[in-house]
Amino acid sequence: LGMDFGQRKAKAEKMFGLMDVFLKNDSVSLQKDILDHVEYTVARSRFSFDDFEAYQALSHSIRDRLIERWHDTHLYVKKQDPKRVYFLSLEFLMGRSMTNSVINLGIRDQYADALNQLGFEFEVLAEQEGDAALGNGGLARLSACLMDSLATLDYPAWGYGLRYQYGLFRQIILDGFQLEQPDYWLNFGNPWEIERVHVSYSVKFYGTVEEEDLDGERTKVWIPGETVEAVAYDNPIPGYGTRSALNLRLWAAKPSDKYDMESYNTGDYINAIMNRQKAETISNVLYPDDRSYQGKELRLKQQYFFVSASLQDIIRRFKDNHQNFDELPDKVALQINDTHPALAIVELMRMLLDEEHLDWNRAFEITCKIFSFTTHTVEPGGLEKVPVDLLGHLLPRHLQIIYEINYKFMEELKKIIGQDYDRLSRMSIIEEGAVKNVRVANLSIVCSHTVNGVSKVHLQLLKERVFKDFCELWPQKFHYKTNGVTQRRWVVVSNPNLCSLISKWLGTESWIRNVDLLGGLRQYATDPDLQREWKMAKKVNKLRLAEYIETLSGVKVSLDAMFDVQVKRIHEYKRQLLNILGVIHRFDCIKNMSASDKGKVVPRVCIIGGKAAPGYDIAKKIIKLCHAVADKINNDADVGDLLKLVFIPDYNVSVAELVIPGSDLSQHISTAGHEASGTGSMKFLMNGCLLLATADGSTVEIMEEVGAENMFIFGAKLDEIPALREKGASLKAPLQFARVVRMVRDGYFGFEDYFKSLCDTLEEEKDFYLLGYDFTSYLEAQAAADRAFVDQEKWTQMSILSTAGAGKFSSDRTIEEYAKHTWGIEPCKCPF
Ligand code: GFP
Repeated sequence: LGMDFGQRKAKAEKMFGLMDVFLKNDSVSLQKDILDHVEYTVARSRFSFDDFEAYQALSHSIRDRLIERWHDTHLYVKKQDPKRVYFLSLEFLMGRSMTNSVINLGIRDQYADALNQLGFEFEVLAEQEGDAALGNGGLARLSACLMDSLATLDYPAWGYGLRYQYGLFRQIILDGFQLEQPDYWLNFGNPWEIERVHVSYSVKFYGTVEEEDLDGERTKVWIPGETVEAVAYDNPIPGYGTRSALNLRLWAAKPSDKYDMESYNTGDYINAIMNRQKAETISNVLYPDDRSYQGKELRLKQQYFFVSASLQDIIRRFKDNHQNFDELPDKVALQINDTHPALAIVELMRMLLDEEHLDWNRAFEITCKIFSFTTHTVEPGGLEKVPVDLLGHLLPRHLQIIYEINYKFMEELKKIIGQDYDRLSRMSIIEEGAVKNVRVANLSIVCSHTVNGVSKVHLQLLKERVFKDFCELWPQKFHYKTNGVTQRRWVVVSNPNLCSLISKWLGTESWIRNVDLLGGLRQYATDPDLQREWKMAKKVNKLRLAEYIETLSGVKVSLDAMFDVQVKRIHEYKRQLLNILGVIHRFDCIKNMSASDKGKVVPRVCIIGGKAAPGYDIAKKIIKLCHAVADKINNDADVGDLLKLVFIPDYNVSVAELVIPGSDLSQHISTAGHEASGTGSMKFLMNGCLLLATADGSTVEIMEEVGAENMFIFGAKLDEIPALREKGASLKAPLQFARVVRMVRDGYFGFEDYFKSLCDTLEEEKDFYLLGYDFTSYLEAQAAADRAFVDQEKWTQMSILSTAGAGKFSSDRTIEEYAKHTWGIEPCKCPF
């Protein structure tokens, strides 16, 4: 403050010279630290505190170490001033932080030791932490995995998002029905974040745009009608095996302290305050993904609030070191995660035009060099639209800019494609019709230098289906970066048994940073010693999962059974219903078997988990059906241990960490062409679970790495689907399918009225997701899995080969590709 550019630089140089590691990690220092936090942070006596208080003190002690690295990284990057990437996402599913932090910092054992001496157990305290569930599903967890890789690979990067007061709803199951409960995750404080009261920006809404004279030129001036403060909450993200710690900056809305004379002049002091408090609702709640939020004003407010604060922050940081905006694309890459943050494009244009007074062409050129956009959508109909009226009311200046961008784009396009008005109207950023809409994806494509899909097949779908017109116009703009997951969270943190086993057999822990080394396991896939240890590790994980299932549902499951798992958001295209119908078929077969045939059945524990969006009726019926079928099967004496069906409630990151390592088989069975990528499959693969899957999204690439012979692949192929859909009613579903659907329809599992509409979706002419068509090949794939499981040696070999083939699916590879091909950034590693 008050310093000029040169003074600030000199000060940074001086501070940098003082950098050192302050906090020590020996057992005595750690114990002292924890006890200090008990006494002074948690304010309990160091002679009397419980597990939760110990967790709080422990997390503050870890946080101190995170902060140290985070400061050092920031200072170093500031000094080096490389090009940085800013990852903008409205959702981050971080899960818990504690275990991940100590593992990435490399001080897990030291802490475990220190705690032992104080009479506590690290694992027990880790269980005290709740999940940070600021996202819905795959897109949000991908953001979290990418942050871990950015930190580990020392890239100069920050994440930006929203600090929702309420995370994704908690799923409660009552009589088999899903109920949603608020997730007030901040109730007991959040020791992993740092509130930055001094880092705040005003964000403006509503109002009017007027023209003013500025140095003889007419300039647009936005006179806003409402101002809200965005306050930063910083969440350090530690890399593994490096001192780098990045920042995830989440914004919370607070009432503005600027005087709003109009409301105070009316004399209604209390109401004026109440109105201000309403500002906080902007960051109150995460929208559940029911694809019906489009057009909601609050959602749009959230989007703009978050991008406006982030851009003010980013531009302020740029201006600390630079005066010329032509340098912006050399210093800043902005990544927009799906279309939700796309208003950032318009906001940057507004800042460059109205605040920095650049001319249009220069501002537009700079903007287009900075933004890259990743889409996660496969359906043209699923693309985000915002009614023009709503946008114009909330952000009048932005609507003008969008119109101007579109006008210029249309003029350019006409020069290329001529008077093809159908195509022009399809590609326009403005959708004409009874309700005029802004097509947010079109805006994002027009103003980004690169558009990425999330798997090889996804790019094909973008070309053929979702963005056909744009791909034909700008083929060089469209690429794909296959998604990935971080092996730190999904093996090292969640599966310590397997982690030590892998390190032992590879003779190194380097695979944790260089996951391609996992391929080295291939040579031992048939080694009896590795096989024995591998099976043992799986058994320990299955035991942990079995205990969890028993505590939750009272169902006892046999560890000798195959644990067959499908955990993900509940959606018709993901076809949990196909899974349940398959379970009914298996049940029906067992019921009708002779005693000797029963002896040959491979026992199964079928596990399903996932949330249905609150407004998604059919998905909720699928959850109820799962419970109704489970009730019948789990209490049938004829079936016994041969088949169990379990629904795991409130699926989230922590539950996934428990379930995935304990699975033998996992299902990824979306109708081909509907899953843009899928990342759950990658987590299971790394953990040595065999995949039963359709050739959809990332499983196509998994097949290339692992070999189809080590998976159970079934179902209609992508290129067959259109013809199958066309045939519609003439597709004859197999008799077995008709039989199991009839059992549900006729009330074999009760609730026949309730399940009627669900069964109706399976009628031949309505079976959009082709469950009937795929049923036979699904059952064959399941039978192949049974046969493979009987031969445990073969099964274990396939399991080892799955882990060995998982290297490509690390988010480290994804990030390297983005860094090189999309963002143009280099690592910036702090030398200490
Ligand atoms: C979406 C897509 C998935 C994809 C993820 C991450 O997931 O296929 O793997 O994004 O790219 F549908 P959801 O957010 O919809 O779960």
